[in-house]
Amino acid sequence: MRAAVTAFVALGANLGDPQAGVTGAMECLAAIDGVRLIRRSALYRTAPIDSSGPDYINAVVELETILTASDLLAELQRIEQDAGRTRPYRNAPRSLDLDLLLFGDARIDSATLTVPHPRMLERAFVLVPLAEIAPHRVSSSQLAAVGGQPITRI
Ligand code: A4P
Ligand code: MG
Repeated sequence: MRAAVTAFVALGANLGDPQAGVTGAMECLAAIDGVRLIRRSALYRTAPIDSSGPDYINAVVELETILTASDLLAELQRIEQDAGRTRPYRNAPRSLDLDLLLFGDARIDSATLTVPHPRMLERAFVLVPLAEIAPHRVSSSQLAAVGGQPITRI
C-alpha cells in the first residue's frame, strides 16, 4: 500500500453556474477512488486575471490520496471533461478548471505536470483560499504580494 500524501487542488469556474460547478466538483473530488477530501475552503468571487468573461468562483481543497500525482492529474482532467470543459484557447473562460497546487513536498517538472503550480504565488484567487485551510503553507509576505487583487469571500 502506498503512503497517503496530502495534496491541494485549486478550483475555478466562470461559465454556466460557476458556484454550482465548483461545489459539484468538490463532491466529484471526494468520490475519486483513493482520495479523501480533508478540508474545503469557502467560495470566493474574483475578477478574471489574464483571462476574460464574467467573475470567477474560486476555492481550494485539501485531499489525502494514495494516487500518484500523475494519476491524480488524470482524475482532475476527467472531472473537468465531465463538467463540459472545452479548451478553445489558453486561459479561455471555463466551466471548470482544476489545478494541482501541491503534492506533499514533491517537486515535479514533467511535460504534463509542474508542481508546485508555477503561477500559484502570483494569484490571490489561489493564495487566499489556500491560506484559509492551510495557513502554514502560505506566508504573510506571499499574501501581501497579491494584496492588490480584489477577492470576496461569499
Ligand atoms: N499542467 C501542468 N502542471 C499542472 C498542474 N500543477 N495542475 C498541465 C494542472 N495542470 C497542470 O492546463 C494546461 C495543461 O497544464 C494541462 O494539460 C496539464 O497537463 P489547462 O487547464 O488545460 O489550461 P489552462 O487552464 O488554460 O491553463 P492553466 O495553466 O491551468 O491556467 P492557469 O494559469 O491556471 O490560469 N482568474 C481568476 N480570477 N480565477 C481563475 O480561476 N484561472 C485562470 C487559468 C486564469 N485567470 C483566472 C483563473
Ligand atoms: Mg488548469
